[in-house]
Formats: sequence, C-alpha cells, structure tokens
Amino acid sequence: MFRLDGKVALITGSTRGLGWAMAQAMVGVGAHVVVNGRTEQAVWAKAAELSLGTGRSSGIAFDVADLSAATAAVETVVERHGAIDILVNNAGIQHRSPLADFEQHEWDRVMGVNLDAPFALARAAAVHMMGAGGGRIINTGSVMGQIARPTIPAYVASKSAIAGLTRALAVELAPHGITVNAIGPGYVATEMNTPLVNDAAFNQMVIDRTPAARWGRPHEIAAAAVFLASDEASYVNGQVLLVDGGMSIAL
Ligand code: GCO
Repeated sequence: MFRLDGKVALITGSTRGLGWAMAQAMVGVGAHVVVNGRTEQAVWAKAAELSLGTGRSSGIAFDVADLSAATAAVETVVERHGAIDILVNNAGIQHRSPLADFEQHEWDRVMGVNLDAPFALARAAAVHMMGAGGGRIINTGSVMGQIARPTIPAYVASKSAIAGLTRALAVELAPHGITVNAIGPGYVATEMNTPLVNDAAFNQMVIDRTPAARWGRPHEIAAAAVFLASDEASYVNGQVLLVDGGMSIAL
C-alpha cells in the first residue's frame, strides 16, 4: 500500500523544507521526483542527492511566480518523462508585517506564489492527467487556511483561497480520475519559520496552543502527501488534510 512506483511527480519548492521532505518520501516509495527550485545549482544538487541509489530524480529550475515559465515547465516534464502523474503545489512564501505597514507589492508577491502559481500549474498539469486517465494534484495549504493570527493577511488569504481552489478543481477533475486535495501543515520547524522557532515567546505559544505540545516535523507532512498521491486515496476529493498536532481543533 501507498506505493508510487512508476509515477512521475513534480514538486514545486522541493529543494528544502516541506517540499524536500515530500521529495525524499515519494522517491522512497518508488516515484520519480522532479525537484524544483529557483536556481539550477540548488535544483541539481538536491536532485543528485535524491538520485543516489535509486536514479529516480531529476530537476527543473523555474520561479513559480513566473507563470509562463511554470506552465512551460510542466510541458518540459511531460516531454522528458512521458507523463506528469503527480503535481505537488508546494512552493510558498510568507510575509509578516503589521497591517498599516503591509505593502501592496508584498501582498501581490505572496498571492502570486501561493495562489496564482498553483492555479496555473494545476491547469497545465490537468490537461495531461486527463489525457492519461487520471492523476493527483496536491496543494500545500496551511492551518492558516482555517484559523488566523495578526500580521500575515496575505498568507492567511492565500491559504484560505487554496482550500477553495482545491474544492473547485476537485469537482471539475474528479470525473477524469484526478483527485485534488490539500495538506494543511500546522507549525513546522522549517526555514520559513526559523524566526518564530527562535522567538522564545512564540515558540512557547505554539507549544501551548498545540495539543501535541510540539512543532511538527517535515516528514510528518510528507507522509500525508504520500497518502494523498497514492492509489489508496482515490476516493479522497477536495479535502484539506490538516497535519497540525491538533492546533486547529483546540480552544
Ligand atoms: C506564521 C507561520 C505560519 C505557519 C504556517 C504553516 O508566520 O504564523 O509562518 O503561517 O508556519 O501556517 O502552515
């Protein structure tokens, strides 16, 4: 169960953090993973590391915010590997600022990466998945698609919209054997959150507000991605699978 043998998976933002954990997990259960990041150097270094012993990894460098490059990259993946069976829209950014100081261009930048790119990539991948008779689209959402905190309006809005986009694509693509779901990580100790982990008061707040009383681990998010990508999740459609240690359901 939960094998991905023979599947081609494109994971955006997979040179580090949650994406890298997902890449390792999916290669570990048989997938060929196409690593993505913005720079050739990082992409090929991680692809080479991932290929060790399996040969089941390659790379493609593009900035997801460049929607034409992102769309073209999907075509390149299909040309190179014959298919795109799994798309993980994982690349995401954060911007934290009190509302009065929150610049419009920062809002636009977050929405571009976190929402516009997942839409464009899903649209491009779905065409090929429909032709192949099925596929998996997994969006990295967030617990912040369900709850919120001050100073991160663009991130909360983008992740809330990802939940809606996931449902919209799920209903349209399900008849084609394509499932579309999202993963909603809670507070995970990734590079994006280093400032929070290093802030003693914030760190304690996370521990106090999380029933599991700890930060999440990247491999715990990756396991959810493997499940949603697997044949065993063929009847899961339009869901946000929260992996948050219980934070979203606790007072
Ligand atoms: C923050 C954090 C959060 C979480 C994210 C996990 O600034 O509060 O970045 O947004 O890390 O929600 O999905």
